[in-house]
Amino acid sequence: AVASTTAVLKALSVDDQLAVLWYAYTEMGRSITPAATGAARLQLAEGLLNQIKQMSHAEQLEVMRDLVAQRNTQFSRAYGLLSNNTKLAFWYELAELMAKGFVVPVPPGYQISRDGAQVLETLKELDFGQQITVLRKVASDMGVDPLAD
Ligand code: 45D
Repeated sequence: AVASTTAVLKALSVDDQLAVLWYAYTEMGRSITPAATGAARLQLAEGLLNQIKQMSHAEQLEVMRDLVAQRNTQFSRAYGLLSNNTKLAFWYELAELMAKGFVVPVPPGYQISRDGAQVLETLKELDFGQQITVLRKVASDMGVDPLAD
C-alpha cells in the first residue's frame, strides 16, 4: 500500500501533488508534534525557508513547483543536499508558514482534481507510520541531487 500510494501520488500533475501535500498536512497537522520534527534538523533548512519568506507569492509557488518537478535550479540543488528527514521537515515548516500567512495560500475555493482527491483518500487510509513513509519518499525524490551526474 505504501509503494502504490507513493507511485500514484508522484504520477499526479505538479499542482495536484502540491494540493495533496497541503491537504495531507491540514489533516495530519495535529498528529505531527513540532518537537518531533527536530529544531536541529530545521536549522539546516532555515536558509532555504528564509529565502522563501522573502519571495513574492508567485516566486514561492514557482520554487515549490520546481522542487516537485525536479527542475534543475539553484534552489532545487540546495534542497537536494538535505537529508530525507530534513526534506520532510522543510515541507512541514513550509506548510506551517502557509498557515501563518507567510507563504502563498491555496486559492480559496480551490477544487482538487479527481485524481488528487483519490490519492488523498488512499493516503488517509494508511496508518500514521505509513503516511510518513510515503511523504518522506515523495519529499526525498523532490529537488535535484547536486552530487549526481
Ligand atoms: O494558484 O524529522 C496550487 C516526524 C494551485 C519526526 C497552489 C517527522 C494553484 C521526525 C498548486 C494548489 C516523523 C514527526 C496555488 C519528521 C495555485 C521528523 C498552491 C514527520 C497557489 C520530519 C499550493 C513529519 C501550495 C511529517 C502553496 C509527517 C501548496 C511532515 C503547498 C509532513 C503545500 C509534512 C505544502 C507535510 C505542503 C507537509 C507546503 C505533509 C506541505 C506538506
